[in-house]
Amino acid sequence: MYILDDGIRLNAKLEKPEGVQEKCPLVIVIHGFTGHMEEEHITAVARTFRERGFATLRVDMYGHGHSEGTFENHTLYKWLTNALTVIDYARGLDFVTDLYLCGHSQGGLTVMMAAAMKQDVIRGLIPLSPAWMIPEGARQGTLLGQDFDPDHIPDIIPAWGDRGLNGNYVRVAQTIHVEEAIDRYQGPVLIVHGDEDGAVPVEYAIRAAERYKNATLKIIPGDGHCYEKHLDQVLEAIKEWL
Ligand code: FER
Repeated sequence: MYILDDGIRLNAKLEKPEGVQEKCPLVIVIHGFTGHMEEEHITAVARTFRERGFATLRVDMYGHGHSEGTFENHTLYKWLTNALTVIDYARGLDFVTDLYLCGHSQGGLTVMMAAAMKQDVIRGLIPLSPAWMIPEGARQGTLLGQDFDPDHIPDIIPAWGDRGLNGNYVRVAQTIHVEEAIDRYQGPVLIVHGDEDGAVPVEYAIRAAERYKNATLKIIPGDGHCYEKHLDQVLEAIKEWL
């Protein structure tokens, strides 16, 4: 199905836990940069939530998966307004009790920001390998393995593969201050991160967990950015925390 965000169709999949007839909590699950809702780690995480009695709402964000918008023109503001729209959609579902947010990497950063903005309606927050370094890298002039002048941002930045990313992505990212978002969200948080993540250093998860008022940190030894080695341990950590 599609959720309409200001004229842009966002591809979404709403799934209820098996055997649940009445009301239940719901988790919104968001993928990362260049990702989509059918990636193995995203579907596995969503399945785990459903096994624990939570409905899941997976969404392809602007310019990703089967949603509208182009990759080149996506920004964190667009992903954030997508997230706010999806939260409002979920709140309007009559079977939903509590609402949770889960996101991987850039999706993890997005849910950290969205949880702060909607702190009064988000019951719990699960950032997976959250990409907190994007705003810092944008301000310092180092992103996607490249260096640039943060005061003279190129019109197009080569991204992974042969893709290009509009320089406005960097301009937007420079304005985002994650510390303020962390301080504003007081609910329970689970952060999961592999300590051999080559895309997002695990130190950011440690910093975030220390700063949140009520966080649990699960570091997965020997695992990478998308839990290529120990996805089972990620799922176990989520089950335990729930
Ligand atoms: C980067 C490293 C990682 C970056 C983005 C990511 C835009 C995001 C990763 C993900 O969402 O999986 O330098 O720059």
